[in-house]
Order: sequence, then structure tokens, then C-alpha cells
Amino acid sequence: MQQDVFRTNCPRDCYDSCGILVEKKTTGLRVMGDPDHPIARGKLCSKCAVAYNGVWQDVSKRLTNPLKRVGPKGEADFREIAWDDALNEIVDQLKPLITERRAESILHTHYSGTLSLIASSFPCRFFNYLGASEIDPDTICNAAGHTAWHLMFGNSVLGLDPRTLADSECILVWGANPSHTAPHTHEMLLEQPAARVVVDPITTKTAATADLHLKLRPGTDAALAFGLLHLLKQYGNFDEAFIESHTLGYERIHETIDRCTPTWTEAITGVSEHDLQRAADLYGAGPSVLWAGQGLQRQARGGNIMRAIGLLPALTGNIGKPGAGISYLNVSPIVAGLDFDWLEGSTLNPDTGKAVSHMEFAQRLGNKNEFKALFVWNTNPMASAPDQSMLRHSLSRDDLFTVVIDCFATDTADYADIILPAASFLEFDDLTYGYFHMLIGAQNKVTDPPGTALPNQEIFRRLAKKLELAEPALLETDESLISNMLNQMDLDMKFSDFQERGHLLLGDSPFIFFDDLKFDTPSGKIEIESELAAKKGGSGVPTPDTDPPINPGQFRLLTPASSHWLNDSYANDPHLLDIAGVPEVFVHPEDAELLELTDGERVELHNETGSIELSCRIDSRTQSGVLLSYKGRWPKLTGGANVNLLHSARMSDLGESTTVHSTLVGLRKAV
Ligand SMILES: Nc1nc2c(c(=O)[nH]1)N[C@H]1C(S)=C(S)[C@@H](COP(=O)(O)OP(=O)(O)OC[C@H]3O[C@@H](n4cnc5c(=O)[nH]c(N)nc54)[C@H](O)[C@@H]3O)O[C@H]1N2
Ligand SMILES: Nc1nc2c(c(=O)[nH]1)N[C@H]1C(S)=C(S)[C@@H](COP(=O)(O)OP(=O)(O)OC[C@H]3O[C@@H](n4cnc5c(=O)[nH]c(N)nc54)[C@H](O)[C@@H]3O)O[C@H]1N2
Ligand SMILES: [Mo]
Repeated sequence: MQQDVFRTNCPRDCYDSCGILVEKKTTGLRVMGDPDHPIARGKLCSKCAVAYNGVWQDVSKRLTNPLKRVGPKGEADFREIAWDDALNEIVDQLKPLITERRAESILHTHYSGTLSLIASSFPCRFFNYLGASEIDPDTICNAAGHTAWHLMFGNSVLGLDPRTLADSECILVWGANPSHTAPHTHEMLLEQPAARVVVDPITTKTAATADLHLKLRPGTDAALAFGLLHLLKQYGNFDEAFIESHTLGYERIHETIDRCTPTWTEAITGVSEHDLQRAADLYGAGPSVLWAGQGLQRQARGGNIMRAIGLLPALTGNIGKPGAGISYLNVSPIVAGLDFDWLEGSTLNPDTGKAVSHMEFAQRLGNKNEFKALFVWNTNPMASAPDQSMLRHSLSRDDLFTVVIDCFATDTADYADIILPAASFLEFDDLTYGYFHMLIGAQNKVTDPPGTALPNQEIFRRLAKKLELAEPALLETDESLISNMLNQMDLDMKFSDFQERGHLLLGDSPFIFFDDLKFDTPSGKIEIESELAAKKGGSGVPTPDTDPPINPGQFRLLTPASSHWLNDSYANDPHLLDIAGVPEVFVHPEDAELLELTDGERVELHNETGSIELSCRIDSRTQSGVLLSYKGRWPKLTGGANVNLLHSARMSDLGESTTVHSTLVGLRKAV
């Protein structure tokens, strides 16, 4: 390796987990893909290639020093202060709450702004030790699916080693769009010999490049799953011996399966009998893999849908053998044995604070008696969270002490009392990992942070010291954390050697998860029928039920991932904003004709939570009755609001999770 070229790894919340090369030049850093990395293969995706060489290196766009609010909340009127003063201000606010045993009124919200292990997990030690309350992170993203598959398979964080795709006959991608959300993995999918079937209401590039696209009506996934099961049963693809030995509750659903004929299924889902038969043929041939997307379960019945599609591998025995398996997340450090409870300090205090669903965040934050202080780190809820107007209102509370930690001056940061500047992944050492691929990576400090910015972990160590908290776990150094993690994961290597090498792919051959056919459920089997699910208020068994039909004039608004940004990260990069153009909504030609809309005209989307204007793009990639507009725009760069203004914070059937893809809106010409 050249002396001025360093290896590191991308820590974004992305299935790809790419390896990166950074060349240090006098003019700045040149950030590229690592040719020796099995996923990146020498290339960054189009968004990271721009943002890592653009806004992430632009000191004028980065937060460089702590800031204290001097104007009204929301108006972004701040002055620089020294770290010591910023931390003292925070201590002054927290101390009384801690000594009066009211730490529960300190709320923190965080997610996956960076997924590097220390920076995303270590700060939790501080809040766990205090007994502070937490916004349950996964409820903004994938908690319904986790809850559903945990109930069914006993595990939702491992199920498929992508290396086994080479042995598959069929890859069924259900409600994921890797062409946007995992561009390198999508390329790998296209190279597999297997047939690819995609289930998505939108003709995404993933769908358009598949062998078969089932373009169902949104929200009808459970009916489609039962319709496919009907045919798989009829074709003799059910594995009777597997069902008998390894599943629980089949007798409670087989009559339902018999009722879900192709004619019935077509009427409900909009998928033709012919395509249903082809899909059943392809999946039935096996071995087959099921990839359930995270976009899929962001709907009112997302939990039931995940359990319903889980019946496909359960009844055809497509699990626990090469070329088969289920993929929701495949979290490599869990496979390697990392103790996340230790890393996050989950047991540092038996008096845990409250766990609050993201769906209640905006409302409950408005309650003066419940929460007195708020910490926001690794997330930008003013762009990503539901109930946007209410959240803005709650964040405006003068008596709420708010600290925001970010690399950039986000919409959320505009509401802070104190802003703390975070170092980015190029500016500190850490470990990265894959949640699809079996990868662990070394994150390498290649440059100093701008100004006085600090990594998340260092900020919380300093805060613990200032508060004179004696617990050693709160002060553990990065060196110690990294060496403990490498030991726990049996990665027998010095960190400096790991940094040279860049990444490790776990295992010499593909892991076959569930190969012992033991499932960590109460019965030890795949639980089609689940007492726990029934107790959580769901149905004891999955059902083919769908959302009620929508009223005439209403549209279902889908707001999945854009290829231009990563959630709301990068949506402040000027070059990417240029490429992305004006914020648009895709309207099907039939609907456009009915409403007499023309391409490029301003339209208004409205519902009970508010209204926003977008540019109309007439496009048959969507379907009649369904609107598509990508997530991630910064409200302040988009006229003050983004699509989440329309997202009421309704909870899913399982997991108290987001239902963003069940959002209903009206559509009209803007006046
Ligand atoms: N309408 C709609 N809304 C959605 C979704 C949808 O599908 N539709 N999807 C939801 C999903 S799946 C998710 S995961 C959420 C994600 O929503 P967010 O959590 O808001 O998005 P991110 O872009 O991951 O990260 C947020 C922030 O982390 C900051 N950050 C990056 N690195 C660091 C660091 O090292 N330290 C600190 N302190 N900050 C850092 C970034 O600058 C960024 O401002 O959005 C949800 N919102
Ligand atoms: N470029 C980019 N990459 C990302 C992200 C990003 O914002 N941008 N976000 C990251 C994060 S945090 C996450 S969680 C993952 C998510 O990545 P994915 O799992 O791919 O999920 P989404 O892109 O949210 O949605 C996937 C698909 O679900 C479809 N969908 C919506 N409603 C329904 C329905 O009722 N039924 C079915 N079958 N499909 C439906 C949408 O049309 C969309 O094509 O991506 C990660 N990667
Ligand atoms: Mo997510």
C-alpha cells in the first residue's frame, strides 16, 4: 500500500458495507472504493462517491465547534462556545435531574447516522447508567419485522449468508429495492445463476431487471403470500416431513391456504394468475432464498405480512440448507459473538428508563411533565420522523433542554440549546460491520476532525467525567474497546494489522444458519402459531388479511429510499441536490389524466396531518392509486417540510413500529 493511501470502511446504514481507500493529497482527501474488498470491488456507489469527496470534506458545511443558542428555538441563531463551557451547561441541567432521581425525564434518541460499533453503541452506556429514557431506535425502521420473525423463527438478525446465493435456484426479493439501497449487492444479485423474483408495488430497477416482477397493490402482501402457498401446496412443493418435525400450528392455517385460490388472489392483489403460477414454479423449484425488505414491513399490518411471507420457507423447508434461507438482517458481529449488551452497557443500572416508540416521540415530547431534557445523536428526526408538525412544536418547548450531536447543522440542530460537533468516520478509529454480508471492517482515522469536533464516544466520556460519574465503563478508551471487541469476536489480530488489511469476511465457507433446525422459540420449532404473538395483540397465526380498500380520490403514498442519499444524510450535498433535481411525486398516467395533471406542474399532497407541494412526474413505474416520492430531503432545503409532514404516527400491528408506507393522501393541483 502506498504511504499516502489508507484503507477504511463505510459505516453508513447500508446493506453493502463497502471497503474504502483514502488517498491523502495536499488538496484534501480522495475517497475511493477498495479494489480488494469483495463488495466494493474498487468502486463507491454514486452517492458516497460524491458526498465523501464533497460535503463531508467541506469545512464550511461541517459543525466545527460547540454552539449555544442565542435566538428563539428553530431559528438557528447560535454562538460558538468552548467545549468546557458547553459541557458545564449540560452538567448544570442534568445534575439536578440525576440527584433528584428524575433521570427518567432525560430522553435520548439515536439511530444509525454512523453504524461504526463504538460511535453507534458506546454513548448508550452513559444513558443506561443514568437510567435515562430512550426512543426505541428500531421503531423508526424495522421493529415490526424484527418482532414478527423473532416470534416465528426465534431470530430476525441472522438467516442468510449471501455467499450461499450461488447455490440458489430462486431468489425472491420481497419489498426490498437493492438497486437503490444496496447498489453493489444488487450487482451481485444480477450475477447469480438463480432466477430472481421481485415483489414490489413499484417497477423499481430491482424489479425491472428481475426475471419476474409481481407488481402487487401495496398492503396486499399477506394475500399474495397465501395465494402462492395455495399453488405451492397444489404443486406438491410442501415439505410434509419438515412441516411435521419443525413447525408448530400448520393445522390452523391449511384450510385458509386452500381458500386462497389464484382467482381470489388476483382479485385482491392485482397480480395475474399467470404470474402467480410462474412465481410458485420458480420458488417451488428450490433451493430458494427469501429476502424480506425493510420497506416491506413499514405498514399497518407489517407484522402479519412478515409472518405470512415467512410461511413460504417454513412450509417448503427452504431453510437450514445451502442455497436456501431467509434474509431480513444478517448482523455479522452477532455471528462473530460480539456482546452488544456489554458494548451498550445495558445492565449498568437495574433501574432502566422508559422505552418510547418513535410513533409517540413527537406527542410525548410535548408533555412538560414527562421529559425535561433531550439528547439527539446519530439521527435527524426533523427530517426522518413521523408527525413532523407536532415534533417541530414539541422541540420548540422553551423548557426542554435539548442537546444535538451531529456532523452537520440539520433541521433538528436548529432546535438545540447546545450543539456539539461530531467527528466523521474519516476522523477516528473504530470497527465497522455488515448487516447483510459477513463483514467486519477496520475504521481508520485518516485525518483530524475539523475545528474541535469529537467522536461521539469521546463526547460522552468527557460528559461522564464532568458529571463525576465513577463507573469505569463510561470512561473505557477506544483502544480498550477495540481490543475487547476483537477478542470477543475471535479476530486474532492487532488493530494496526487489521487497519492495514481493511476487512475480514467471517468464515471460510458460507454459514448455513438454522442448519441444526433448532429455533429459539418457546417450542423450539418455527412458530406458525404463536401464543406470544396472540398476547401481543396480534393474531395467533398469520392471516391473508389486507388493508381495507381506500376511498375514491385517496392515494397511498410510498416514500422509500432514494438512490441519491442515504436516509437524510447527503441531502445537503450541493452536487447531489443538483443531480436529484426538484422534489417530485410519481403519479401514474391514468391518475394524471383523471386529475388533468401535466408533467412538471406543482401538485399538492394533503391529509389530516398537513400538506406539501411537489413537482408532478407522470410515470408508469408507479400504479394507479399509488404515489411515490423518495424520503430524505431536509425540510429547510425543501420549503420547510418534507414527506414526513404527511406521515401520521400510526403504529404497526407488531413492534409499535412505523407505518409510513400506509400513509393516505389526497392529490390536487397546487393553487
Ligand atoms: N418517509 C419516510 N421516512 C423515513 C423512512 C421511510 O422509508 N420513509 N425510513 C426510516 C428509516 S428506515 C430510518 S433508518 C430513518 C433514518 O433517519 P435518520 O436517523 O435521521 O437518518 P441518517 O441519515 O441515518 O442519520 C442521521 C444523522 O446522523 C448524522 N451522523 C452521521 N455520522 C455521525 C456521527 O458519527 N456522529 C453523530 N452524532 N452523527 C452522525 C448525519 O449527519 C445525519 O444528520 O428514517 C426513517 N424515515
Ligand atoms: N441509497 C440509499 N440506501 C439506503 C437507504 C437510503 O435511504 N438510501 N436507507 C438504508 C436504510 S436505513 C434501510 S432501513 C434500508 C432499507 O432498504 P430496503 O429494505 O430496500 O427498503 P426501502 O427502500 O425502504 O423499501 C423497499 C421497497 O419496498 C416497497 N414497498 C412499499 N410498500 C410496499 C408494500 O406494501 N409491499 C411490498 N411488497 N413492497 C412495498 C417500496 O416500493 C420499495 O421499493 O436501506 C438502507 N440503504
Ligand atoms: Mo432504516
